[in-house]
Amino acid sequence: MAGLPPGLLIRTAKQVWTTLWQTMMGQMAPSGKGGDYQRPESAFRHEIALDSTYPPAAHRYRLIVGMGCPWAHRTLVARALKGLEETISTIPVVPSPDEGCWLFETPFRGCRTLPELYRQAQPGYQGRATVPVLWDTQTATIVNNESAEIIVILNAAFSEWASRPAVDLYPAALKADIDQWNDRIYHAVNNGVYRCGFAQTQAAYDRAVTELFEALDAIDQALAQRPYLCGDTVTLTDVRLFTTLFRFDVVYYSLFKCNRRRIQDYAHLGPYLRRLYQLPGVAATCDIEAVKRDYYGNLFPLNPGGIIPSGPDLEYLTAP
Ligand SMILES: N[C@@H](CCC(=O)N[C@@H](CS)C(=O)NCC(=O)O)C(=O)O
Repeated sequence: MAGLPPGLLIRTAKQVWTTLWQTMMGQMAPSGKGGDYQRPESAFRHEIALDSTYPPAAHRYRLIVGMGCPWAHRTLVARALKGLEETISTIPVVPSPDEGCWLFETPFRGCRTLPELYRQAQPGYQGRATVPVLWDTQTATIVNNESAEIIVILNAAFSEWASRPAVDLYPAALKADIDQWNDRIYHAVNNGVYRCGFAQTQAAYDRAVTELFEALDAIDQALAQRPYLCGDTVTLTDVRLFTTLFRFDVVYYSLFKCNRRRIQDYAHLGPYLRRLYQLPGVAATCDIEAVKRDYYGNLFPLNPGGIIPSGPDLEYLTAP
């Protein structure tokens, strides 16, 4: 039996795959006109404050987290640095490769999936059901689902119960500096790696990858002068940068095509990553196997075969 002529087979396969790829990418990663990835805004933005609906309290709030997610990871690192592990417990979710959403390891409030819980918190909710979630057990709702805000809350609202209450990740004297770095790092690095990986045109990828490595070079230079980005102590900027750097050589370098350079090859960024990793409580928040499984195993349009690579060797993180 004669097969299809190879040229026709290749052209057909390419056309079918490209159409499917664009459809899936459009769902997974909404993009603008130029094919640039556009991250949707978070919907729940309450604070924790005295005399408010959500007052500070021990054992009242929960963090819903997926271990692969860099945004959820920020909240685990802030929680660890403050020593809030006892005060705020976590509820783990894992990604479902087939349903495209997070699943509870054990049903929570009768919900099997995170979207169900979002709809419990806000009937009719149509947006993305993302992690992290800061959940209030008392009113049974979502206080906040924006990691950038949750880490500010964790830094300030629970010091009374913290085992390291003196740690201040957002000191007033450094606020302007922290905010400035955060803006640049969010766009070029934290979201920048996603802009590379989720780019739907060559031009969008080229823009993102150039901005990413320009920012990494600038950060590397800044770190030649001081141990942490804003000086001698760890701040929220370092927390926000850490969770992206931790994933960089493992997934972003290869899966997201951020491969001009590895973090461990930078003169200052490499040791900086190691320094942060070795701070008390931080290593326990890092689950490299979950990171690999969640990215390579679940971002189907980027890795249709679902093969999870064996490397790289991360021993350098624990080196002195
Ligand atoms: N702005 C959010 C973004 C969080 C986010 O995008 N989380 C991803 C996991 S890495 C997620 O839960 N995605 C599920 C979805 O989009 O359906 C934050 O920083 O808290």
